[in-house]
Amino acid sequence: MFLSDRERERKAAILKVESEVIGAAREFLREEGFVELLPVIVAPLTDPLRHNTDRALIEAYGGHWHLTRSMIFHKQAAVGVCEKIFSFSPNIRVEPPDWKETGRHLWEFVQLDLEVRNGSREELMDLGERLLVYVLSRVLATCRAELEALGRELTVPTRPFPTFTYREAQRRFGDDYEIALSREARTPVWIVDFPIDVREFYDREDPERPGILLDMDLLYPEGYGEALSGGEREYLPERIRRRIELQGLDPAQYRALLSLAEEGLPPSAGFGIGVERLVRYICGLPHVAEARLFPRVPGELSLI
Ligand code: ASN
Repeated sequence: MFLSDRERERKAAILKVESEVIGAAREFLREEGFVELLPVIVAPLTDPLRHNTDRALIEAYGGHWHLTRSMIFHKQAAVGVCEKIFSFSPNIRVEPPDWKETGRHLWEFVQLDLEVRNGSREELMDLGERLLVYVLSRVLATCRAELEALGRELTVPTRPFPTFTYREAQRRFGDDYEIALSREARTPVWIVDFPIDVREFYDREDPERPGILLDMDLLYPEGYGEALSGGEREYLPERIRRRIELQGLDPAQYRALLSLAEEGLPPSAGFGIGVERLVRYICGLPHVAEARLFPRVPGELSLI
């Protein structure tokens, strides 16, 4: 940690903001009736994701365990016990080394991951907006000096945020719409209705519109890209099995999820919001690595 005085001051300001973000989000969710779960770090089953992320496995007790890529399946099971849950969940995703250039990727990061039994996408979008507005207002009130030192002018966006369907976003900005749309946006923007083939199998297909999912992403303005991702979930065993097969995955690998679903998974909806990306946006940082004291940047080695 060879930081100059200037670098140390900058890092301290960012970490103060991050601590405030974590505290405000926790306070907001507890006030909304959410129960905080301790995170799951190793599990026999984790999120398959849609992109090519190397698997991170450890061996213990004669079995293989994944390091968590997201707590999605644990969230679906957890809302069978508590109606509304959240966790500050560490995720390990061994991304390609050149992703270090995106400014948006760490291979170890924390997402604030939450889920609501019987929740709808619209309720979760409303919650996401209120959560973001609450956290930004709190940071503006308590971290004025830090934001000033970072040269960041931040305003609290007005709700409701504009919504685009995936098809509209794609038509206007092309397949790589995320950054182009985010650059043009002056407020956070929702993207909804992803087609079935571009998302994970656990996002629920709209029974009224086959091939369209009841899911959503939120993009930050100013080019900061994705803020959160989530949706309603598939919870019936035969539907989950069909979606697994549709993606060319092996249902045998998801035996645990399928037997949970056979026992009865409740309908639910939820989302995850990357903590470091939120801090990057709030502080106006060029790279998300600045939001960690010990960042894990794709392709880079670390001394500590
Ligand atoms: N947290 C996300 C969700 O709730 C899943 C993910 O991180 N891939 O949908």
